[in-house]
Amino acid sequence: MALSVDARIVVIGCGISGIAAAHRLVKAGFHHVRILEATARSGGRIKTGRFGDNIVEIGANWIHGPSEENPVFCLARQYGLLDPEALDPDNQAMDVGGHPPWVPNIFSSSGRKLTAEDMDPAREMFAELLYDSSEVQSEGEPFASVGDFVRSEVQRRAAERWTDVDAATRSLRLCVISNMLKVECSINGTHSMDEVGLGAFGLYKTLPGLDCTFPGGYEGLIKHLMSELPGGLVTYSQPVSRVHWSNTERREDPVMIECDSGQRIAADHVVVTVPLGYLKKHHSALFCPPLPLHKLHSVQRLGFGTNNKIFVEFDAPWWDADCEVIHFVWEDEDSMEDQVPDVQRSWIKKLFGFTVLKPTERYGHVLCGWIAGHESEYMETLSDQEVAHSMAQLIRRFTGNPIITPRRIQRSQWFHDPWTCGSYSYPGKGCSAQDLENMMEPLPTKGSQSQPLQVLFAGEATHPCYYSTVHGALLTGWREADRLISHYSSIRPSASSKSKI
Ligand code: 6YU
Repeated sequence: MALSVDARIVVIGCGISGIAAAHRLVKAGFHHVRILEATARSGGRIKTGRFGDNIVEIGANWIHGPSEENPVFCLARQYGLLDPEALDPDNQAMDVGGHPPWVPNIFSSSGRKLTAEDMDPAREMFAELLYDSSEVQSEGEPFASVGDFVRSEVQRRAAERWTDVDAATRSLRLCVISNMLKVECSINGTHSMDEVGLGAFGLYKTLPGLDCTFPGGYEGLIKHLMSELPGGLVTYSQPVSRVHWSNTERREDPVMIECDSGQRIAADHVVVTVPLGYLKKHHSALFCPPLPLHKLHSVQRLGFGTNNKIFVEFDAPWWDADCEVIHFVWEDEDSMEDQVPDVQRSWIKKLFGFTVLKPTERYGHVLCGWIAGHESEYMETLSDQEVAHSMAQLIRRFTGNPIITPRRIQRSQWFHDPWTCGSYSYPGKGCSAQDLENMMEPLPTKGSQSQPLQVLFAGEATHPCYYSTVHGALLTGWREADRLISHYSSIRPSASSKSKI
């Protein structure tokens, strides 16, 4: 049903959530929708870059859980953006619980290649503990964080089960657990698993389907969606500095949006999709009046950390032909720490390893290194040469091959991106489902006498169970568009407001 409504709607941010909101509103018949985007491009954290002759994903990499319930998968299929393998029903039916069963190569800091037998007892125990972490329902008791829980339970279960192994084997298994914790830091986008709330860890839900990529780049999805929007709908390089709304009175122009450029834009509704990292840093400048306290506390309790990629190209592979992921296990880390004591000197120890870019015929010999946390934020401050040097030293040490030299490197720098301030959200200590409810709650809150739905909130950090993902972000854009559509559907036929933007 087309509504043909004159309400003035401004969307702040042209990432997938902002695009999805605008797309749905325009399709529903809203004539006066516009997007204000701080940068010169669409896509936000979906960003495809070039690396030599190849494309690489600087931001989002995979469709997590590519199956019928995943709207990103459905759109990508509709636009013809996927390889046949991803479309295979068997692929969609695989349920991997967020951890694809990749073929690993594992190296240790003394230059040894470890075997599956070295790794499996620790890996199996870790998988069991992650499952148990997601089953814990109540917050805070007896452990506040996933890190605390895992460390304590490994000690307890190891004492029970690993009775027949010598001290060296036991120590190596604990070092493997440290590596697994670093992997989780990257997956969760956090500095340490000690910062991820235990009670809320299970809020995240996975979808069936073996994670797949976009052979032509994730930005293909953005291009297709953008091509279906009216030209001129987005104003680029237009950062918003302040949103004036009212908690108390009805006004001719319910919302006034102030831009860095000095431009002021009156609107009936604004959909805010700025990343949580940006919101944490700038909420007090961004909202006038300020966010209500319960909402602000949720902004503060939810976590937003850094996960970066370092792409490295080699002349020849030093990993097996079937290898999909490489782990680097430090043999001095049996304390199960997932953070390094001296960031400047040993930041590289936080890099858990690499994923292998496949297929080789397309990419050549390219690896993607993963590094999370403050170590990752420090890495962003170094030069390409310094990062390449550290990578070469690291790889030479773990492979025992002193002449391996990266041909070139490229990395992401999400923490220092002023419009993102990190990578993605996670539930911090003390978080609950209520925090995500608070995140998505529009302003003014219920009971106010002023115009309803002045400020709406979308973006990955506002999804109750798919936060941190592209599909989560997309669904929140649709959710907020639907909120406005049903608002205007319920007050028709006098649904239009006065002026145009
Ligand atoms: C996914 C994946 N993926 C890797 C890396 C990153 C992310 N994600 P946007 O930021 O896009 O848009 C906001 C816009 O607002 C932006 O354009 C700004 O410029 C603009 N803006 C800001 N301030 C403004 C202002 N003042 N005025 C105007 N404009 C302003 N997701 O599905 N698959 O493989 C990865 C990955 C390195 C950085 C990812 C992945 C996350 C997504 O990229 C992200 O959620 C969405 O793109 C966000 O869209 P948006 O519209 O909300 O914001 C088991 C378990 C544990 C639980 N965790 C599971 C982890 C799963 C996540 N995995 C991620 C992994 C990778 C590798």
